[in-house]
Amino acid sequence: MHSQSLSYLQRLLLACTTCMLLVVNGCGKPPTTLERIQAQGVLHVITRNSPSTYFQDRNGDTGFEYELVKRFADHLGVELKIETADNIDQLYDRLAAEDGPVLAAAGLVPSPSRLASLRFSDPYLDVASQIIYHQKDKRPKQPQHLIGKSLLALKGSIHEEHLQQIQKEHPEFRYEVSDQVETVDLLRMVDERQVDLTVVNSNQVAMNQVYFPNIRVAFTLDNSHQQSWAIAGGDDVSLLNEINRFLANAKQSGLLQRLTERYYGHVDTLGYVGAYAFARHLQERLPNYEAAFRDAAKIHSVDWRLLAAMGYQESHWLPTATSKTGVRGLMMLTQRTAKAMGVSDRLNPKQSIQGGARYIALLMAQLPKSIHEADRVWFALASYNVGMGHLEDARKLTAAEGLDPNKWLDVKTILPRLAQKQWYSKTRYGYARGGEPVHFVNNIRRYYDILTWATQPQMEGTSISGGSTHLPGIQSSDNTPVTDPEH
Ligand code: BLG
Repeated sequence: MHSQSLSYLQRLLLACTTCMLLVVNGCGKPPTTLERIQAQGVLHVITRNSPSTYFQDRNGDTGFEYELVKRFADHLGVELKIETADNIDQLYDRLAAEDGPVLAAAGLVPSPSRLASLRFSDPYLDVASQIIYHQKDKRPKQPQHLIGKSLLALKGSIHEEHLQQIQKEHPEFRYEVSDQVETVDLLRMVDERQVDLTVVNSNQVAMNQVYFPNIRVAFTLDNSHQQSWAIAGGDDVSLLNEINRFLANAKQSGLLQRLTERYYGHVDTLGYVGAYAFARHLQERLPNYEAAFRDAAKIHSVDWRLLAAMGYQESHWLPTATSKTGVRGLMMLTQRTAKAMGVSDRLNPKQSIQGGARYIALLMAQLPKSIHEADRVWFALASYNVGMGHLEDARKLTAAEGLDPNKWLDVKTILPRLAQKQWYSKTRYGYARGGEPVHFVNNIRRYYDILTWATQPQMEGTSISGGSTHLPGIQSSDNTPVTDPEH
């Protein structure tokens, strides 16, 4: 009896313990944020629509933040749901909402004022605040040179906190902030002289220098900050830990460097002079040929921005361009190719563009089927420049090296060998300046990326320039309501 009751007690204890364990492990305890995301199969992220965060390009959704966050969703094995905020305050409000997004990825910098209510991930990008001025003005070199000028910054940004600091040290300094503009608008306003100065992140300058010919960096504020993702505050660190694991991995695998190069490497590739020139030509020359590019693109089913990028690489959109070798016109057709494409006057820009479009479409169709879909355009461009015969030679050399002849990343490392006797002597078509198509494709990729942002649907008609300088929502640093940033 005694032993029986003991065993009864033991059974009871066991049952209770099991029950408690179940409660703790599963049924009773609320799931962590990470478990909830995984159970729902959705990662809900808030960001902003801008060239450095999220926008639509030729392949759909893109942008530095988008690409990074999409890979994080893939890493979790869930769908990505993107929401955009109109301004920074709204973004943080949504993050705090019950049914809101679980993560904000929008080039955010953990500012002291936000740290109380939010958690930030480990950093993924170092940036600094840079004061931007118009190239025709005298370059301000230090904070006291900003006194007496108009300066407009993004409301709620980390820059606003820096400006407050400058004002403490130089009480005569004035600035204004607005939540009705994006960084790209601020840069445009300086470019078009609607405002003397602005302050933005260094990565945004690097990205936008190719769109605004007149913007220049005055000086970098004595600070650097690190961009991170933000999640709502609280004790649950499950999501934060997973994010930090993912970011550490992205650093190690080279993913972060690749994204940084693709989005912020324009100036590194083109050089400052090249970037200023591109920005000028985008405004002054492209409008003369845009319709011709669009027409030809439609007829031959290619992206007009790809044709425009080719035209820029070939001639900087100059219809009378002539190379040392007698190749001529906006799309630089050889005499032979021009004839084959039905072009009678290579210097006629419309004809040149039509001929170039017909030729690239033909090359794309002629490429071997084995070439990976995403890479076909790069192979077609390479053969536009060096000819299909030489490209075939390079693909054979690539295969002989044990690399993949259907992958552009592999073939481009081998192409320059066509200029070295030890290699070209073994090929069918012999010597070629194999480095030229590699450079050619790299540049066109870069121009194509730049044009894609400049011509994306959200950008068309969003210019706040032209006539009125009235911008609602501008607040002055001395708290007087301001509607015109010039006054
Ligand atoms: C290309 C032709 C290809 C031709 C290759 O040369 O011209 N492309 C066009 O005409 C559009 O058709 O291939 S082939 O027909 O199979 O032989 C090879 O001959 C032009 C290239 C040459 C290059 N630009 C378009 O990219 C050029 O002008 N290079 C010399 C520059 S310079 O003289 O050093 O300034």
